[in-house]
Amino acid sequence: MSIAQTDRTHGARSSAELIGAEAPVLAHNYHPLPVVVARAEGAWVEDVEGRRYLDMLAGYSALNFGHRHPALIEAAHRQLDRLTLTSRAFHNDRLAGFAEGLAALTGLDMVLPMNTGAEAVESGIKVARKWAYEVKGVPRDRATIVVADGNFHGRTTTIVSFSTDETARAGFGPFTPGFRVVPYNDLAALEAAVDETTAAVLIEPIQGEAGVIIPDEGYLTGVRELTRRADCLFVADEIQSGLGRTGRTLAVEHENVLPDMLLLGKALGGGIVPVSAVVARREVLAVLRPGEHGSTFGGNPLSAAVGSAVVALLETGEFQEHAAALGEVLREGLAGLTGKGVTGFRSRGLWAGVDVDPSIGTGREISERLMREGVLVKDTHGSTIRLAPPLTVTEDELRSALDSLERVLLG
Ligand code: IF1
Repeated sequence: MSIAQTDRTHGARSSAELIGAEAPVLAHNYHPLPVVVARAEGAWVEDVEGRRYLDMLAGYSALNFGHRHPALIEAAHRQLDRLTLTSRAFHNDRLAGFAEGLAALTGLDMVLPMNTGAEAVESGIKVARKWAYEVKGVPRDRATIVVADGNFHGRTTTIVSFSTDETARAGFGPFTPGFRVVPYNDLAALEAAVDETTAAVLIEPIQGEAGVIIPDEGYLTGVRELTRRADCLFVADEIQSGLGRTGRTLAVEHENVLPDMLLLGKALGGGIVPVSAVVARREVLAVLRPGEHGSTFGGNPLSAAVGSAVVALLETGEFQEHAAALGEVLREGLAGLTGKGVTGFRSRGLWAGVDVDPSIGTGREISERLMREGVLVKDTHGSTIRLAPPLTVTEDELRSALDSLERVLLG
């Protein structure tokens, strides 16, 4: 796509002027790279001045299908011209198809449509607790949920209540009780934390924000077996790891494990609208009755139409296969850089956490140097950067990004 014909009619202000204009009026809860994106298509974004960048962050995996995938934009346009919102006070003609398609795609029975990932996580926590009281028989208000050290599940007060990242939780108390934290990838610690009050074990199959931490082979299988034995729910947060990112529809498929409840978001909205969902066994979501949970926008026809188009893209398996194949190119490329500035990496499919020698720079400094090379990434912690391009990225684009990383590392 030629995005050279930058359309400046959207406002004459330069990138620098736009960045300056944000300062006094926009909450400073981010420290963005100094790039102002104005247009995008596929794996490429273009800033206000017309400079092009390869997007190796993809909205933290919300842009798995690239910027403005034609099928998704078409679905959105079509729905915008018909109906956008009804509330759930009435039915709409898109929701059944979305729920049927998503249930079939994941292999579970029922869908609770929400909007953001954090809303799906919060909803999953509420449903797991209600299931514990009504089905498992845990005494009211005594339910516990076991989570992992290094978790990232969103930014709401309850979710940061069980965060182990002081930056994410300091100053936001008092916190919600009922959570136990155990080391990730440690089945013995998990076994010790689960008891008759446990409603669920809530984990990311691969920890994203922690730096793409991949558990040992057998961990997810162990969690599945342990939660079944203990009569508590295995809740997998696939908001970042799911929907093709790791080379499978779901990251749990790498161990052929099916949780009791899946939390989905990000790419489920195609990079167009916020769409998230709790997908679970019937016995679990059946605990919700009218009036007990809800959302103004959850399951709206525009979201359902885009969500159905996303499900249709994933049903072919092509994005998963592409991510798996190019994931090997990514892995080989990073292995080739190991010892040349890369001190370690973890990758699965088109998702990698790359540890850079701190003497070369912090993650932020590496990100800024890559930006000047025309590649956009985001650091996680310290000197670790995350690579997560759109699953539509071509091999040439991926190799070009790896070449840029090599140049930055070699200084
Ligand atoms: C930010 C990263 C952070 C998630 C998992 C739930 C949510 C997320 C596994 C909540 C969201 C986003 C949030 C965004 C940056 C990004 C992120 F992990 F992806 F890198 F922050 F840690 N479960 N992750 O990854 O979904 O409510 O945001 O839709 O907060 O800056 P959300």
